[in-house]
Amino acid sequence: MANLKEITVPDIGGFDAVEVIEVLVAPGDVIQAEDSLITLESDKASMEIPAPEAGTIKEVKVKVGDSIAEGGVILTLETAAVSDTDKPAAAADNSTEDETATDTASPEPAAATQAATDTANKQILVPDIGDFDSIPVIDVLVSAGDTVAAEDALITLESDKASMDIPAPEAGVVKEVLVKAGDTVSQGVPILILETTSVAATTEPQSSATETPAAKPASTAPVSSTPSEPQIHRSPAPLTMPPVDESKFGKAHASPSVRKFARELGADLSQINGSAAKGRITKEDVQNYVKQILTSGQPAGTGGTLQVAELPDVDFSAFGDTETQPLTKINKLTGKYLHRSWFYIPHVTQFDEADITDLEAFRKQLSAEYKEKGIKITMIAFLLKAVAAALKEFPRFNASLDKTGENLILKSYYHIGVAVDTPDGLIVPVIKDVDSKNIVELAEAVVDIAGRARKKQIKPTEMQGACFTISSLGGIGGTAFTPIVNQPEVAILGVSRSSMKPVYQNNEFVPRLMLPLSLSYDHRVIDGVAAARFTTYLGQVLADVRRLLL
Ligand code: CAO
Repeated sequence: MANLKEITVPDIGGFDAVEVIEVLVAPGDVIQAEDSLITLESDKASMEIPAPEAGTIKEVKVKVGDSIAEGGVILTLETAAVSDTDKPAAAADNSTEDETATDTASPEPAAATQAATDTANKQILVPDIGDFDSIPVIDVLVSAGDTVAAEDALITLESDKASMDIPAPEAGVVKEVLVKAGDTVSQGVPILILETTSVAATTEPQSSATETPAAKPASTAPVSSTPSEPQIHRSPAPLTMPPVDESKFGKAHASPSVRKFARELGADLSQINGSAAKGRITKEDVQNYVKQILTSGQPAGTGGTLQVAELPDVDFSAFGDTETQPLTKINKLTGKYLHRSWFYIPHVTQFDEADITDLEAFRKQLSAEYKEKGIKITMIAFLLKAVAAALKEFPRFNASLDKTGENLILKSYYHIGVAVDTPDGLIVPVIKDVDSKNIVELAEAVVDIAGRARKKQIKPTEMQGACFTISSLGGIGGTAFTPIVNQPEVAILGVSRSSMKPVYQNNEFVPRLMLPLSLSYDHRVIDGVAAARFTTYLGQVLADVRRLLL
């Protein structure tokens, strides 16, 4: 007899809902253990979920676009039974068919009953709310018995970054509210039970069960429904509006509908004086504020307002043949984060060169020794070690600004991100506790993370917690570049390709192997002198790695 097993999402590292971007198998497929089943993509990484064992796919329970968390069922797999080896194959097959027949036959009567019903109780869940988790409910805007229209706000959530109303995905009558103010919720948490009315029942006379066989949800058994996109208000304000201070917006005294209105207009509630009792901001206050901004006629470049001309929409096909290629999700996310860092951080890049002539000789010797063990030792292992030493020497580089921008958080751990080029775009897995790993361990760690990153096997938790990033283009080429600081870090080291150069030493030019270093830093935290000292120190360590022992 065969076994039917539910295959669930394994530990994906602290993320409670991740989007399915690819389904790699279909019912009937025969798979081996470790074959990839689906691809998940969070805001930080994509990863493939492998089959825990071999078997035949019976049913796939997820589709592209679904969100799924650890423990969520991906599919049912028919695996060979342990105790069945001496039964004839046909008998085993028959028994499977019987089981399947029973399984698939049972829902039919229920569907018929459902078809006769013109209302359905739907469980309304918290939809995809971006990279937020466990957000407090600050307002419950409906109660049992209320009639709501599609898009009516149901509850208001407020994180430290934004407030958002969760709208009804469709019209109906609230049967039961499942959350209260003060609860914390994440994507997928049930908010309430909504009794909805089917379209057929509202637009046509009542049909008989046989005329409307489409399975409507049973009125008693709630089915899950995800509301339409929440009004999460992180879209940039219109170009003519000053940027919204998210940390203060949430604290402004205003009702959810006024917040929503302000968000739609890109108005920063924290800049508006409320005219109602206790300084509460009204819709009119928001309108007046927006009017004032729009009519102030502030000329470009005089401060405050971002007066930037809109980007032109160019029809490139007017100049020749073109092809439109969508960006990958990683491209889009990386672009968003890089743009944000580039926008908020005043960047300066310090260029330097390290004499790695001796180090390269040592690396080659070490590489040859470890080749048999299959370990490839490249320059980046030494760079990681040298950077960890430099971070210890210059603790300001191993720090982040807090949210207020007024305090520096100094870290006593040395986790370093390594930018990895993958077919889907740039991702930055993190090597933890670099200071306590030796060169061989670091070389292995780089090969491991780069390999897994390219196979989409990096867990989201492996992308978190970096203090500093190294971006090495040394394997490719170039003499220098200006990497963008990976916020909330305060500096990033770009490394280009080493080359032989004539260096003037003891009254003569000698050929030395020079490694170009490009250190970009956040000028709010690090000044130019500190940056020059940092790269000088790195250069000294790389020129003579015995210094790492000091
Ligand atoms: N100078 C000269 N040669 C170098 C070098 C340097 N600075 N760094 C590496 N090399 C050599 C290596 O020794 C290796 O030589 P062999 O093929 O002869 O063994 C070759 O270049 C290829 O190295 P590699 O890139 O495979 O390995 P690595 O350990 O140096 O780098 C990793 C690993 C993951 C950093 C790299 O593969 C990568 O993905 N780099 C891209 C980073 C990136 O995209 N940055 C983005 C910049 S901002 O958008």
